Amino acid sequence: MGKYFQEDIETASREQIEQWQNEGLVNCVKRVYENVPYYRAMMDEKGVKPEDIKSTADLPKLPFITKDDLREAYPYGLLAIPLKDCVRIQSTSGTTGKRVVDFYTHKDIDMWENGCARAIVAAGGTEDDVCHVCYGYGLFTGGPGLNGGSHKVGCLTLPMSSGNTDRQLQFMTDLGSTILCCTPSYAAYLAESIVERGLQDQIKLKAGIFGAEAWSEEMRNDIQNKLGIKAYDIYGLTEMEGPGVSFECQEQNGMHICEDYFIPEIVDPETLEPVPDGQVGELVFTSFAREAFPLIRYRTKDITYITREKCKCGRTHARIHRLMGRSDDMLIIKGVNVYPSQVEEVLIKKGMPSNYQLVVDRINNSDTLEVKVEMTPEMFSDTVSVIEKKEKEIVAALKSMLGIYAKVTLVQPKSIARSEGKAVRVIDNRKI
Ligand code: DLL
Repeated sequence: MGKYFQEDIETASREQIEQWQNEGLVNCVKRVYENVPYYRAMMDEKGVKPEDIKSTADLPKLPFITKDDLREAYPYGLLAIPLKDCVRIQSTSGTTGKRVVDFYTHKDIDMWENGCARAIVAAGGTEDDVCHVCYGYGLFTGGPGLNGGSHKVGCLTLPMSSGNTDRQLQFMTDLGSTILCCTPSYAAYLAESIVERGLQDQIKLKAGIFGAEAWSEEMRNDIQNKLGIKAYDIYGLTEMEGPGVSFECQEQNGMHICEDYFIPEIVDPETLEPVPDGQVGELVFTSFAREAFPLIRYRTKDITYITREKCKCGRTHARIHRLMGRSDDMLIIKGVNVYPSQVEEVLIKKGMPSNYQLVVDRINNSDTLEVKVEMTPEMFSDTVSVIEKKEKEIVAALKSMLGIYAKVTLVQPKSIARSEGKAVRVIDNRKI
């Protein structure tokens, strides 16, 4: 598999992996109990002491941590080391109120980039490749993560960032990009543009590493056929480091988790009890190896199942199945995390009533968001230009809150269907 394959780690025996995880967990729990008052309080409340944790079998004794905790402890409350030892932050695509900030030491960045390098190697990458990274750069983890991984593998790295399709295609053809890293929806869009412009013969792509949002097997086939490549799934989340927590290999049959850094669990999202391998539930991670921002039993809200069977590729690290949804109401639109409550906040600030609906679609492989809001009876008698002005105002406010464009349509009072139970806030027409 080439000189960058971390064979001793990625094909280690299950006993060896368990030993890393057991030792790592014991150290990590001790470390956070001593250094993070927030964790100590959580553990004290549950009546669990570091010495009660001897192996991963003791994980259920420990409390879960959630995004709400991260927000409460924002920004420094969960740091496990002095701030002077941190060298980087990254952040989620959310907004002020919803942002999650992750901290890294040099070693944390090294581990993160290892995960991304493993993903590139698993997709067939070597130092002969030209790795075209068009995930966003900046606070979002996609660009920096794959960029670092690509350097480790020794690929020629094109730090393209997102957008500007003309420029993407020019570099792709002129420099002969062989590996494409971006969201699956952008890959599908690029694929269409390539077909439309008849550039297929000038493209040298052989593989794509696509993640940050849900995609289907149909979408994979479509991208693979249009671009003549193999398309691999990659998963990760800012709270754990970013992309590279898990990734697909040549088998394209589940994503290997970097188990030398993360302990995965699958729990029932209602009872929070662990479920057996193969059973669908919520993915929970303990990032025991991280120095600056280790999290214990972090509830990702992502739904999937796990298998620990050895993969045909030779890797022994457990695999998660392609993600099947979320156990909360977070939507991922154009790779950006969007909560209906953020939209509501904007509408309320703009003096709109709280009858609204988000309609999400995927048109030509690109996500669209429309926000329908009921007018007040007073507004209903306003002129068209007044209504259009209001719509534009809300579009601008949503853009600044979410970072993406949402079409806003003011509709007649009482025209959004009422339901008896919870309001139907989201209509997601994407077939994922
Ligand atoms: O999306 C990190 C990333 C960047 C992953 C580039 C892969 C490639 P966040 O913005 O924090 O981080 O969003 C994390 O995105 O909890 C999932 O719900 C979703 N997600 C990430 N990868 C996948 C995937 C990055 N392959 C949230 N399939 C996660 C489905 C994914 N959903």
